[in-house]
Amino acid sequence: MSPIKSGLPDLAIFGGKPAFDSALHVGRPNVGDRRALLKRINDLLDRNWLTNDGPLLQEFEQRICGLIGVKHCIAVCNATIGLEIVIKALGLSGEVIVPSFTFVATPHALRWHGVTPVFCDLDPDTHNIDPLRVAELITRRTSGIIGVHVWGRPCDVGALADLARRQNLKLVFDAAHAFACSHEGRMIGGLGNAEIFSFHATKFVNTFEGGAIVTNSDELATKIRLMRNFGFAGLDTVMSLGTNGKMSEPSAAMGLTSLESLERFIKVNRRNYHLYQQQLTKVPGISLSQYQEDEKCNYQYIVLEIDEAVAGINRDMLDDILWAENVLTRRYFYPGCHRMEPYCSADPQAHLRLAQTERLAKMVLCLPTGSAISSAEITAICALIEFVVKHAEAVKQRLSMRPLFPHPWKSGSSQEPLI
Ligand code: T4K
Repeated sequence: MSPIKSGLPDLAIFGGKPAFDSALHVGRPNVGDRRALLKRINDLLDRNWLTNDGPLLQEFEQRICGLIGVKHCIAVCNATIGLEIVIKALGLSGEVIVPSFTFVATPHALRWHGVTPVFCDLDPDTHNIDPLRVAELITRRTSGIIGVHVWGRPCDVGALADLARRQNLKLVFDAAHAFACSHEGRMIGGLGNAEIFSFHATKFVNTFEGGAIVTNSDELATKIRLMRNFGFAGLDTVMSLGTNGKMSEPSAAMGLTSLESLERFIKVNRRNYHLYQQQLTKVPGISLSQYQEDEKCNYQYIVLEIDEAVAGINRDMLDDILWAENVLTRRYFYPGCHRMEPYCSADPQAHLRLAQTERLAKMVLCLPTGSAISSAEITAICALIEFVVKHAEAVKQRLSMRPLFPHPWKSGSSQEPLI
């Protein structure tokens, strides 16, 4: 690591040596106690039971129910399939209102099942769907609302639940980011008709690939369990349409091992967040999205908003500069799902009613956190950002005289280099 920059030529984007020798990723997986994981994997191999409602899967589901205080947990092979199963099980049809500022899995799960996602604008303070805007989008074709707890910060659950009740709509929460977070003292997981967590490798608790559907409804849970396993209710009896959404035993082994380190992962994320907070408050035009610390938070995303008018440079410039230094920042959720296919072709005017989404998608940059990054590396990243903002005028001028940063992996012209 050689983070100190004394002049513009030291910046890697202008030919200097990158601050970091190897890449710092957003979403580097947390791995718990490797020995405990390998023991579980050895045991499952000895048992010769690899998937299909195995003992590790059952233990994982029970652990989640206990942790969240929810009646039913149905673990699945990923959160996208989890969303799809809930969409089918609740019979969502016609139109469903969703944020555009989310990972594309949220609208894709609907569209995959022939339901039209209707994109709703967000509240700029929380980055979550704005209930006032949701109300304006309800039509006779609307069958439900899917709120997303973006960055693990809860939606305005009360207002959405109220709206759903009054309009007789189903309410689902995509809680992919919100495992182990709370809302008004209650753990996320028991809200709405159902909530879906992601345990993808990049989430702070992971099962390699995986997710879980949680609900307090007995009836819905029974339906979902059937649908997860092709609709089978016995060896030869199929009760409903279904898919293969099962989580395998190695994934459950990773999940149980991750849960054993849950508190440690949160502690590390919290420490990282406070370190970024302390060091970035002094940088004008760069604001770190805040977590509500009187609630339970998992702190798994470090989210900056870059205000060009104050910082002197914009988000994309900072993104390019940091990538050149080997800090692989992410522009989640640029450009907004409404600007992605098939949605932009289906509704090319959607941006006109999504002013806050459009604005935010151009300002947000996510930074690396988790157990794979050290305090020294965080301090070095903050020093880099401070340096760039301090010299914003000159940096901007020099950037305008050179071609765009041609990072092969970023432009999609090459696969990620194996590290
Ligand atoms: N709803 C919401 C709101 C979501 O955010 C997501 C997923 C879903 C639903 C669907 O959940 P799943 O079906 O995935 O369970 C990543 C994740 O793949 C995705 O799970 C996540 N959200 C999204 C926010 O981030 P990408 O396309 O950015 O992934 P990728 O491959 O570029 O990886 C991100 C970074 O992590 C890279 O810098 C590389 C690093 N990485 C990745 C993997 C897989 C590693 O260092 N090691 C690894 O093993 O989507």
